[in-house]
Amino acid sequence: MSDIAIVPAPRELTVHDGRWVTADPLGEAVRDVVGNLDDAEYRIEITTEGARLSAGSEDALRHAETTYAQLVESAEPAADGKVAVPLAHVADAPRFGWRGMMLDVARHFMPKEFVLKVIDVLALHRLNVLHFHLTDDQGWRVEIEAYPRLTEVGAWRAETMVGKMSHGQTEFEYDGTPHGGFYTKNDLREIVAYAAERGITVVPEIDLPGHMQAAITAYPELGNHPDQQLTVRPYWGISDDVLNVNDATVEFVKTVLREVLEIFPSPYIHLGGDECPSVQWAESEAAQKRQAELGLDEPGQLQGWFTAQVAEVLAEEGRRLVGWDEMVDTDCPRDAVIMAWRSAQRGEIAVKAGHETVMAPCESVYFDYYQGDPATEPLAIGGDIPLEKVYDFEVIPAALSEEEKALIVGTQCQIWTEYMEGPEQVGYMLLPRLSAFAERAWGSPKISYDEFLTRLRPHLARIEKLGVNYRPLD
Ligand code: TNX
Repeated sequence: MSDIAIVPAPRELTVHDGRWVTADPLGEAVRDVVGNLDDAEYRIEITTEGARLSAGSEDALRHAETTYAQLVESAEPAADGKVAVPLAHVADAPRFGWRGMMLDVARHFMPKEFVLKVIDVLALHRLNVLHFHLTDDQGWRVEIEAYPRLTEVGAWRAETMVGKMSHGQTEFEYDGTPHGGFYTKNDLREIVAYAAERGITVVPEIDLPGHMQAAITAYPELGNHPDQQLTVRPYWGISDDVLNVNDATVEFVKTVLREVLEIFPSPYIHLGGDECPSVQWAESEAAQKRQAELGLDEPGQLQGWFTAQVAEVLAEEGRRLVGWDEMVDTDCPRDAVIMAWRSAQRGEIAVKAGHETVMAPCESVYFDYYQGDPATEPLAIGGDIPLEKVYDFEVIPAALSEEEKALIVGTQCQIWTEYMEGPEQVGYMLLPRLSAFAERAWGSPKISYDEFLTRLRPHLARIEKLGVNYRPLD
């Protein structure tokens, strides 16, 4: 028998002596949703009589199926074309409710077919959130009927930066080729439905009030210099061109959000909030007037005000606001879920401020960072996050009290695509780091890294079968 290789490993797995001999292990297993297990919990019992999968909900039953299918791969051939499945007991439930991956389709557009494959990859790893970063300075990727120029203009850029951007320098190289693309509402509904069938929630992100250059290019009246025609930003970094804080812009964004909510049934909606410079608000007369009206000390505080205004649309529909950790600094609603990205410490600050928090720290789970020696790896944004470091990631900072720890609702890995042009590069950066991440998100028992690698090797064949690229093990 080949060894049992379930990734992420179940919380509890016991293998007994003996075999269940059957012609059809998948077809003959009994499946049940039962009342005596928690929603997220499932069990698998394989005896000489047969296999039984039981779970507290349909979602948990799906997880049972995924685990069971991986377990059955270790069956040995038996007489008469039958197979002999090892006897086993699995008792399992995830440690966290939010087990996510963020995919940035703004810096580089990814075809719908690939997004569906990413969802297959998430399902294989019993992850349950696809955070879909749909808008940024470099492209707007979601069709909005009320404002067609968002995609007619905002989804296309004339050229893209190639090579490395070094901070403070303006000498970029461009590839001269246009880039773009967007998802129609039907595409997005298909993605949402495909994910839902696999127990995965698609959380859309409309990043605001910064990272909005593509939208301002399409509708210059959204910006602080409406007389200037911008271009969809062809290079990376942080743009000073942010939304203005006029009433008309608040209404514009609310209309956009109403359409977004209509496409995405997710209880959580991400409104970004990261990296929003306030230099243009400091210079703008209209923004200064607004700041004075609101009695705010600094222009930067306008960000909190703006977000609260547009987030009314979420409250009307009973959705929860999610934001990057900068939101904690801008007086955001207490019930906002915070995604800690700048560091694990930002997560500590968020929970101490009373926020439910998703740990997504760049030092551990940014998969746009290098995973090997930059001299031999494809060009990446920087950083150093080899597979082993992901495997060793501690989701919950040790310094927190029990009460604070309970506010950490999950964890998420990030694929920012500045340096990834398409599916092949995304697969290479994502896998197998996502497999190691899934162990931490699920709460699999910690074993040595070498033992993990032994379990990971046969798992790579499953990824290959899905037709997704990955980085071979060293
Ligand atoms: C910071 S993470 C950003 C992104 C970049 C990323 C690159 C975050 C909320 N903002 O806009 O793509 O760094 O690693």
